[in-house]
Amino acid sequence: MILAKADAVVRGLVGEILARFERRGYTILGLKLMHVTQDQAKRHYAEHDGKPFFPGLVDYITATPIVAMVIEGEDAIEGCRATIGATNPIKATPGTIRGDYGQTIGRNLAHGSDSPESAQREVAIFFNDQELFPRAHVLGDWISA
Ligand code: DAT
Ligand code: MG
Repeated sequence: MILAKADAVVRGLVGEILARFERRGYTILGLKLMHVTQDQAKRHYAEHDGKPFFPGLVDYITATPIVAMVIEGEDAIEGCRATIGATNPIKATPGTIRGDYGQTIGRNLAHGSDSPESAQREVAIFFNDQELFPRAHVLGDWISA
């Protein structure tokens, strides 16, 4: 699961971010602009609870609506994290989302799940079954009819 976090939304970078995943050939199964509750934010970032940056992190993703997306593809976790870039934008390679658009770790634009287990856990925090469309992308039907 990918999040375009508050800074990405406010800075008008959602299209840029989304396009990078589309152009890599990933399939979008779910996509929405949403307000994240404190409870969702705390559950999403539970692994960081207790760290000094945790309150700021929760504030960051609850401050404005964010864009949440579920994308699928071959080795999508690894591929998406490579497209997002290193956690600290200063260390992120130019060409990645964070390397191209970010300056500091506290405003690093995007989230990407780090394992299939986290993806499953995170999707359940942000989406219900009616918001996921696993069979909406049968290309052949839209090339000829
Ligand atoms: P990632 O988002 O690359 O998976 P992470 O899971 O280690 O990184 O951390 C989650 C978020 O927490 C990260 O995107 C930005 C913030 N963060 C991590 N380490 C931090 C630090 N040392 N200072 C401030 N914010 C930090
Ligand atoms: Mg992480």
